[in-house]
Amino acid sequence: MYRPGRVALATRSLNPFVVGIFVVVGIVILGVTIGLLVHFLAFAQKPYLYQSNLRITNVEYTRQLESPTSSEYRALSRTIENLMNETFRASYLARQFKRAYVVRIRQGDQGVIATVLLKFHFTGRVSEASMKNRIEQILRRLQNNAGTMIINVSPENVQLIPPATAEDILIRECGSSPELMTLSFERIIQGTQAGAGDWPWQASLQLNNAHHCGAILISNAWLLTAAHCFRTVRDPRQWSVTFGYLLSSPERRVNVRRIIIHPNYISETHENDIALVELNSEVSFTRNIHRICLPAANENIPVGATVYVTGWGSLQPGGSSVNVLRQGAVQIISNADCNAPESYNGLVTSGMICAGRQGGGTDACQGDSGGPLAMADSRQIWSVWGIVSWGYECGLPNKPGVYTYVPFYRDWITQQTGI
Ligand code: 4AZ
Repeated sequence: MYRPGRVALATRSLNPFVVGIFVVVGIVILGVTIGLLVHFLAFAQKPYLYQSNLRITNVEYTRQLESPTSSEYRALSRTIENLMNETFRASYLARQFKRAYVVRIRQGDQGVIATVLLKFHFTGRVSEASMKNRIEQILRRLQNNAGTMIINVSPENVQLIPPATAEDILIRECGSSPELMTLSFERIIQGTQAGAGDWPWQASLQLNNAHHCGAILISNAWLLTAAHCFRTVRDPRQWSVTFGYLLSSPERRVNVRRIIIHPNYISETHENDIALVELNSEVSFTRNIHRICLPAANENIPVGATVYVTGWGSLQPGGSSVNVLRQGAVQIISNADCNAPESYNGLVTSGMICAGRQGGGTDACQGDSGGPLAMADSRQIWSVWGIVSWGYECGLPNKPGVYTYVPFYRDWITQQTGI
């Protein structure tokens, strides 16, 4: 039955309510829009990266400077970075300046040329031309306040570069970590599962397409691994190498051309447990696939240093490999402690190094063999100090992992590969 009175009443009583809702929604939308606009125009900080080449004419280029892990390279990089940090922090761009990072040192016509990345956070709209101008001005100031160094900055050398270009520059150098790619220096290694690109030098050495060992990328064509991985099969045609943190969907698979096992490898004592693998075709470096640095022959890792072991090995002796790459923090143990009667009782020789946790726990295990024991230096450049080799079971107290000590074999690596 039709009842007009009630409908009219309903319409009249609903109106203020609907209007109220519209007003409230309108105010909220307006507020959010204004808030977002203010945020993006005034407060959002966008990173800007500049590349600059500095000519330092009174520093002699030496052989030591060829290696980014040498103390000479580190010291010179630090001096340049500190100088640039001080200069920019004392300038009117102090608030916008984040950091200076030396990515490369090479030989110049006279002295050395350092390629430096400068990171700024600019708020709101900036004119690229005026920013470049201001940075050049400040760099000219650096020329006059360089202490004992004679620095030449060619203005045409200051260049705004996209983040992808900075990344390309960094992945060509050894040991660049994901935190370096953004010059953020912030990485929290937690849990035990790694993410994509966390350990870009980690490879899986596969026998007939099944994971068998870990391997460590040291150039576009060469990997380091353990000699004992080839105990049963030495024919390179049965081996391949995959890259990427998931075994189930690798980013690349490359066949093996050549396997070089250390001529003095002794399986009974695990001595000289080191091998080199040459790829059939070179891998191009990407954000997720690139090489780690090698320490020099005369370098030593301090006892107690925190190092990271990574691999797809099993979670207990006799278990199977895992699909997602895992990572663990362990500490360097002296060979004297590792050779104590309750530990390995003299089985650890000078070509080996031990790493583990007090009381056991985190450790390498079956299937991790041939993988890296890596450490970052104070500039966040990673080097490989050990190769997973042996141990009594996994994670037991007083039975740490034993690793092939890479500096001990540094000259052999150069002899075989030219690296
Ligand atoms: C293995 O069987 C193995 N806990 C590797 C490393 C360790 C133990 C066993 C160290 O390949």
